[in-house]
Amino acid sequence: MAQTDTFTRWSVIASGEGGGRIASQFFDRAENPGIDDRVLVMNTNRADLRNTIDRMRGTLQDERGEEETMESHALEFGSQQGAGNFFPNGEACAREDLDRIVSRIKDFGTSDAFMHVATLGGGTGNGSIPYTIEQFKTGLADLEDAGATEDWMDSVIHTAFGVWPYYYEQPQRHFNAVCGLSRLLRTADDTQNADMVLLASNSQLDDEENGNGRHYDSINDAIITAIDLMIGAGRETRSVIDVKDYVTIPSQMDAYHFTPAVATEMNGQVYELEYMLDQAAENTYVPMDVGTTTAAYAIVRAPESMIDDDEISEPEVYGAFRDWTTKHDINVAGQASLTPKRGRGSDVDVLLLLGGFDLNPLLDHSWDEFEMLGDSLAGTGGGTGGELTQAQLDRIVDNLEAYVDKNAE
Ligand SMILES: Nc1nc2c(ncn2[C@@H]2O[C@H](COP(=O)(O)OP(=O)(O)OP(=O)(O)O)[C@@H](O)[C@H]2O)c(=O)[nH]1
Ligand SMILES: [Mg+2]
Repeated sequence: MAQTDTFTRWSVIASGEGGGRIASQFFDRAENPGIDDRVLVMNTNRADLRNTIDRMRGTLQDERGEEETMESHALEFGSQQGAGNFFPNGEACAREDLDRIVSRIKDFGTSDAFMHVATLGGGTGNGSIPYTIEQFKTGLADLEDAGATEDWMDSVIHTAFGVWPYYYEQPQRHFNAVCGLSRLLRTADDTQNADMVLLASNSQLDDEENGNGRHYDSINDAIITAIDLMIGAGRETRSVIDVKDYVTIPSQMDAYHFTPAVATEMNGQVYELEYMLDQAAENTYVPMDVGTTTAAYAIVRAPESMIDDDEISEPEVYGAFRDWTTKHDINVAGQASLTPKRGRGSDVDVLLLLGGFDLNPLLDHSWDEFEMLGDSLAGTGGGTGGELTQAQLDRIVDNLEAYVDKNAE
């Protein structure tokens, strides 16, 4: 990654139905700098997986057969058809097939960073993704003994994107989401799991809150836009801001959860940069108080011609970011960067990655449902292989509460 002439190579690893739908939108795009076609969608359920693949093939206008696309971008894992919306089942399925998951990721070749994608309300993605991240980060010991790993895997940066259920959804979704957030953030023994956890909330991104397919499309599009801006910054900035920058200090501060805040297609000849940062900050992907942010990164993407003509410059972007943080009274760790996009015109896009904020405004939508269900689900088997003991559940809750409390101070 440090080499001068190589850009960060990302792979996208999605699990579960919603995660798969989000990842498949990468194929709606003409190109995905940084990702190319390193996208793997996994599911425990073959029918769901086929639907996702059909979507991809439709937009890919893929000349290859369905089987071939399945082989290069899809993986069915676990011996159960589905996880019954109970996350321990999703985890059990991933454990069963960890070797196949790793081997498929290995087929993409070397990666510097993974973007793991899952909805947190479900059982499959939410059960499996935190588990696979933990396995990668703890060295895949069993697989290593079997000679099934490669050296580059030790230094991969693991970012995760988790999607919060609509607030009106059934309690079990919220139970899964609270547990999923905890498990993305912390391992069972309370060490850091993912290097960076990005969050978006369906209700926050969908004003009409009806959760039909079309609304998912616009939510998923917002998520892809944020990921694209984040990855693009590591690719073409003049002063490179990259995934290492996003993860290092927040991890040291134990404040590595983020939400994107995005505003796109603003007229850069009309608006001041600070105004554009404010516009982005009004569009955070989860409910939050911007003033509680402790780490922030600003990525401003402008047409190449504007940069060449000096209509927008890096010092201006730095200055505006500094003024913006001062105005909001947030004394944050952070960085700003200016990224070119092809073409002319004056459309400017802004991504703020806001981290370390107080998570309570999000969790307040879910704690009651979580508590209503929690203890009744512990101690039960999932029926399809997964289990959750009371002790495991207690640890999951304690880990999350400790992390949240620290960041709410
Ligand atoms: N943003 C977004 N959310 C989705 C999408 N599909 C489902 N969801 C949300 O995800 C949750 C359900 O998770 P799924 O992704 O269907 O579950 P899964 O990972 O397949 O796990 P199972 O429960 O085993 O089916 C609900 O909270 C939905 O609102 C999607 O395409 N986009
Ligand atoms: Mg499913």
